[in-house]
Amino acid sequence: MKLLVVNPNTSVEMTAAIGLAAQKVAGAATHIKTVCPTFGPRSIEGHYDEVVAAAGVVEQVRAAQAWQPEGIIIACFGDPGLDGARELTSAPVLGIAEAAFHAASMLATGFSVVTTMTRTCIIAEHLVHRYGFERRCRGIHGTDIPVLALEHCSGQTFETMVSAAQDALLKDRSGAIVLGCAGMATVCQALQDRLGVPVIDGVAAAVKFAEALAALGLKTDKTGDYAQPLPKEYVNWQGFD
Ligand code: 5HY
Repeated sequence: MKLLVVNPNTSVEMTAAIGLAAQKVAGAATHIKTVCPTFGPRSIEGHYDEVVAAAGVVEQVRAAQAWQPEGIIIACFGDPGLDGARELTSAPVLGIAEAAFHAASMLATGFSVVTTMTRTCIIAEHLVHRYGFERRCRGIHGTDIPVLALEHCSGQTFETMVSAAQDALLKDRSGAIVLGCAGMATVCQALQDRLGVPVIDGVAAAVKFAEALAALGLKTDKTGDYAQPLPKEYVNWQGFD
């Protein structure tokens, strides 16, 4: 299958790391193309960044239409632009947060989220409610690690994540950790080795879920609110075509 992975931030290094993380778990028949927007924040750490990044996501989904991807992954934990992207294509579009929540819920009765800046916890909280995981997500914990610090994860940064995850598991009585940033994909296995519980990286989970949906021949519903956008005039904007 052809799988488009969109890193909604514009960090070249993080886009490459996300592509490697996706490639590492992809099946032999999966061809991955990893992209990021031509404009927008180098890291997404709040509501304003999310709004701009969402436009970048639909820019890249439009641009990839000719390639005809059979699956699309939005590789940012806020899942920015998810619904808009689903209107643009019948290919399944998966956000890494939604994918990670589903995976964690199959492995433990309760999971905790460990993310970057504390101010972004509310974004993860909104997604938990939006996707209906209130009874499975037992806590969302910020580390105040800046997203771009994950481009070159130091030992101290890693230990901060370990400590936050250990505290979360105890405080929440949860049995799994969901990583709250695509940039954490590179340390997922090391964290799992240290913590002794399942640690879910949404990038990897989304890749395998996308492959499963493609194998089942399942696509996005186009009869309702995910139908193609209505044609209309956009004033002072040439669009992304
Ligand atoms: C992400 N930001 O996965 C989110 C993480 C966050 O640039 N990539 C980003 O903290 O929201």
